[in-house]
Amino acid sequence: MNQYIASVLGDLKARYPHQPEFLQAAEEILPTLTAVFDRHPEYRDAALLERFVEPERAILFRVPWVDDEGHTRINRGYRVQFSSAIGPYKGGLRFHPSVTLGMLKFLALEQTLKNSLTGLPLGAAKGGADFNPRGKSDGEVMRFCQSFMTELARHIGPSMDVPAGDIGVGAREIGFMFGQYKRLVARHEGVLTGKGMGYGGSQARTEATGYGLMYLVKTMLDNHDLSPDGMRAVISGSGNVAIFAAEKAAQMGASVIAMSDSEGFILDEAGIDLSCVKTLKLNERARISEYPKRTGRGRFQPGAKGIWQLPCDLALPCATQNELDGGSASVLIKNGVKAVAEGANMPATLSASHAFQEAGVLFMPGKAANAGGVAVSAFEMTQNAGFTSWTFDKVDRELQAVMDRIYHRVAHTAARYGKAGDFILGANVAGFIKVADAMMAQGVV
Ligand code: NDP
Ligand code: 2IT
Repeated sequence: MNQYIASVLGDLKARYPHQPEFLQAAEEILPTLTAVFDRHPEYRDAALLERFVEPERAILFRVPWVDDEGHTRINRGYRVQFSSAIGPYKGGLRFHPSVTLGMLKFLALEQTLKNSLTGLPLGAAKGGADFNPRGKSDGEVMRFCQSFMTELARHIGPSMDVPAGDIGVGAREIGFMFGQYKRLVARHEGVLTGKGMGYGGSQARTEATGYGLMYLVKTMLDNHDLSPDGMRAVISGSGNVAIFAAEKAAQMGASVIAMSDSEGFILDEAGIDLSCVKTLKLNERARISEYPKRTGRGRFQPGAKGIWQLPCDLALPCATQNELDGGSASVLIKNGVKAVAEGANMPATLSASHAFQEAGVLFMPGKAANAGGVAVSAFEMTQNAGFTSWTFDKVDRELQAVMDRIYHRVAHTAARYGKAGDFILGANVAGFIKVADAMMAQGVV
């Protein structure tokens, strides 16, 4: 790490000691940019890195709503508009009790590089609230979403900032938020992505992140004389990303033997029955522990992290940040894992990702591996702006092309910087250079 990068990182640590996830993301990204700054002294002269690590804007607001018992509740809402260097702000909304400003800064920083890597004109943002949708009625979720959007609406717009879903925000929440936005501004416009098919959504947006993850994994495996066909796959989570990663992995011939939620995991050596998981998690909002009772197969074990003790060839963490630590990585390596790709954002800790790299396990970071979701969000924006809609096959083909390009861009950049196979460095550098050049061209803003 050169001195300039070390000093910017040191300043961040001193300034934001209460934002551990943001510091963790910065610590993963900044040291990998050393060769870039060595080659571009003009970046340093323009204080480019100091500007890059600060969000352009962060909005905090209260979200008051009334529960079914008539009690007034208050949550904290946020939108972190991190970078508009290469396009309008773009990124998801997360509703989860763990949401804080620091958490969203980490996600928005990752999103900045991810969106750049797609090759599409997308800036980056992230937002959400410390609201827990679990156990809330549809009416409570609707009132919360309406209150959240009443404030957020004044900060977003189709060519300014276009939110989407993330943890705890799916089709239901996007629908409620879109309805309230439309009521406030009296315009039917593409201000959110992940909308329902009947009112401006895109085919394949629901599947995009999980499918895209497997398209990239397949390309990565192909380039190393491996194939998903016949692999034993373990996929954490059972939400939007995990379910469609599992679906595509199975279509590619892998046997998905385990999935999880925050309470534990299911193991089914016959291959997970995905239609059951979809019914449980997407329709009924139930717990994954119900799976053995519903199918008469497999077993449930409490403790989400236990999933990494299972021997497998392919590990896809698709639940949440820091769910796969150094200890779990050692077990996976000992059990012979061949490839790990992050469907979630930063699910592997720094020590886990480095352990995989040192052991020669193919490791693809989330900002490359899970970029299919935001790429199809960009296609949804394109369709909305052109007042048209594409077929599922067209979106799926375009998604495959984007994921293929991302893999090659990441692998090529790593090799060009003398670190062939280091996809963390490849993704960070390739993503960063496009943003940095755009910032240089636009002056001190
Ligand atoms: P969902 O809300 O649909 O599903 C989240 C899943 O992760 C659930 O199974 C949930 O279990 C589990 N989970 C959530 N929080 C925790 C936790 N603290 N500990 C253990 N398990 C947890 O979210 P998504 O599938 O959309 O998102 C999953 C990940 O993928 C996130 O990191 C997100 O940022 C990332 N991502 C999402 C994209 C998208 O398009 N949706 C795009 C790119 C990345 P439970 O039901 O018990 O809470
Ligand atoms: O982390 C992510 O990339 C997302 N949650 C999707 C963002 C988007 O705008 O589709």
